[in-house]
Amino acid sequence: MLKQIAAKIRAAESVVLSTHRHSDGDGLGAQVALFHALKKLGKSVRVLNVDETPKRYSFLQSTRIIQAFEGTHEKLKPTDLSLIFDTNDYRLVEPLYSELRRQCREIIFVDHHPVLKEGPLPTSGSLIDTSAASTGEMVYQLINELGIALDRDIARALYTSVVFDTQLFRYVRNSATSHLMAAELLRFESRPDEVHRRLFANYTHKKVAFIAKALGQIEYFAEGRIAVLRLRSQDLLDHELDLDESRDVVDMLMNIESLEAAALFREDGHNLYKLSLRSKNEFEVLAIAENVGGGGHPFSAGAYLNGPYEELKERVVSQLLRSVARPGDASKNESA
Ligand SMILES: [Mn+2]
Repeated sequence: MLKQIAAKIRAAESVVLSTHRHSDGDGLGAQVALFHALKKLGKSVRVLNVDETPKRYSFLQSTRIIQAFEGTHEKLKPTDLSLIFDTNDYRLVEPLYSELRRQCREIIFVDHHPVLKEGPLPTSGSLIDTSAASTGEMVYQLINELGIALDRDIARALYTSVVFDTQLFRYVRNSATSHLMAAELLRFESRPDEVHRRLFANYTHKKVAFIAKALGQIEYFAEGRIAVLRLRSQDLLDHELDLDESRDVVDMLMNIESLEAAALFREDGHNLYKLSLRSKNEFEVLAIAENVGGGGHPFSAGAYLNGPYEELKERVVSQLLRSVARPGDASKNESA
C-alpha cells in the first residue's frame, strides 16, 4: 500500500495534508514533514486542518504553514490528492472533510489507529498500520519510498511525531523502530532537547497551580488500580489553559505505580466532557472507549460524552471495574 500511495503522490500535482480535530504532535509532525518533502518534489502542497494549531507546536513552523479551515470555511481549489494523518475516522475531520470530498480527486488516510468496530471505514486506498508507534513513522517510510533526502525541517517534524506519540520513548510497542528512526533523524536535527522542551516542558506557573489543584482531587477505585479525575472548565479558564494542555494531566496520572487505568473527564461545556482513558500491562481501554462512542489505541483512547458528570463517571467506572477484575476481557463489556 505504501508503494501505491507513493505512486499516487508522484502522479499528483496538488496535494492537501490534513489531520484530526484537536491536532497533536504526531499528526502535525507527519503533515509538516511531508509538506517540506513534497515541496522538494515541486508539488503544490498545503497543510489544512479543521481547527487552530495548539500553541505548543508553534516551533514546527517558522513561517505559517499550517492553516485552519474553521472560521474561514474557504472553498478549496480542485486538488488531486488529500492525505489525512493520525485518524481514519472522517468525522474527526468534519466539516473540512466534506469540502475535501467535493474538491479532491482522491482522499487517503495514513494512520496507526485500529479502524472502529462500529464506525466509518477509511477510504479504499488508505494505509492503516496499527504496529506503527506513530504516524510519523509511516510518513518516514513514505518519504524514503519517494526517495526524498531528509533535511532539518523534515527531521524536526518527524522527530516531533516520534517523541510525542511515544512520550519520549516510553511507549515504543516493543519495537526498535522508533529508536532507530530517531538515530537517523538526529543526523539532521541538532537540538532534540529543544523539541523535548517545547512539547513537554512548557508549563506556566498557572498551569502548575492548576495541576496541583487537579491532582488533589483524584478519586481511586479498586485498591488504587483505577484513578478518575475531572477537570472543570472554570478551573481551565481561571488558569488560562488551552484544552490541549489537559492531556498532560492524564499522562501524569499514569506515573502512579499502582495504576492500571486512568480516566480523565475534561469539562468542555455544560454536560459536555472529553473522556481520556489510559492503561498499561494487560489492561486495554479501547473497547470501553468504543462502548461510549469513542475510539483510539488499545492503551490510550477517548470519547466525547454528553450528560451529567456523575452518570458518565458511573458508566465508565463500572466498565473499568469489570475490566480490572478480568484483564484483557474488556471487549466483552457491554455499555449500560
Ligand atoms: Mn498518533
